[in-house]
Amino acid sequence: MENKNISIIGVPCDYGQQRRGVDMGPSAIRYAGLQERLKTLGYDVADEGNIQVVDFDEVEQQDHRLLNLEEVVRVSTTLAEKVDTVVKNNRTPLVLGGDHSIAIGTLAGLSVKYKNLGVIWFDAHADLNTPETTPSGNIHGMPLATSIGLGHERLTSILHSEAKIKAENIIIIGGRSIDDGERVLIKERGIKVYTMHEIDRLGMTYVMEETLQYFKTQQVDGLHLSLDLDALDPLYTPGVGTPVAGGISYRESHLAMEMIQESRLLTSAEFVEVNPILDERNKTADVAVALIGSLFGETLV
Ligand code: EXY
Ligand code: MN
Ligand code: MN
Ligand code: MN
Repeated sequence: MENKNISIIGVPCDYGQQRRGVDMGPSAIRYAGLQERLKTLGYDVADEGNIQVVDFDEVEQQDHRLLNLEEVVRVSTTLAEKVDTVVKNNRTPLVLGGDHSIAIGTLAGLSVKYKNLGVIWFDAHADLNTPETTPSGNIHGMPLATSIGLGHERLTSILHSEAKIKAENIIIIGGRSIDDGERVLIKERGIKVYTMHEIDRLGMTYVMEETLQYFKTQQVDGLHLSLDLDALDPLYTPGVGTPVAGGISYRESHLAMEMIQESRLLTSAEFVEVNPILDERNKTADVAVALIGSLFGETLV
């Protein structure tokens, strides 16, 4: 990592899905020793605290295809402004979720500076649903679609009305639970996906070599890693809201982090969906901090 200045931003948001507890993700990851780990690696680490997320009494939902829309808009807007400020201060944003709807805010904030941002979406899911295709109404299943400009206008126009990222600059790694509507979008927009099938057949080394080489060819002006802890097999990360069996192994995920670090392309990262209520002790947050260590240069020797 070129930029040795890291700013941690906590986003205790659970509005993008219905399982309570993921709003405690930032605390669980901090408790797992994040700041100490990064300082040991020689980084200047600033903990910017948490985005203010107003708890609200259960209100009558206006639209069952967009649950908690206004709350998600509020959190995403605040986060986008914070991420943009951190980037302007020449620091690396390290965002801690909270459910994956927060990526709407992270990517909006990054889009102020980065006009050709590469995105690695490390996830069991594609998160490419729109209000028209969603099977749940949960906005944590929509952040990638939203960020390429597809979805409710209140979400696609956070900070500005342009698309935040380009479909051709997305690579999804770990997919194994992809809805029909998402498959259509993947085909239509030519979005690159390495499902668990490709990872099994090609191996994580090949997948990451091809991924990082692609972004170099695309001449991206930055690389964002959006890591959903449910990308890993639930054996390693049980504390997530939407676990899917047959996931990425502990070592495969570390190898992916180590190869991203070696590429020197990374400019920001977020780690989401840690839900300590569903966890076995603090196992999933511990894995998140271990992966962050590998991502930021912790070597085995
Ligand atoms: N595709 C399903 C939906 O849209 O409801 C499940 C989404 C799970 C999203 C988690 C964050 O990755
Ligand atoms: Mn809450
Ligand atoms: Mn996700
Ligand atoms: Mn997921």
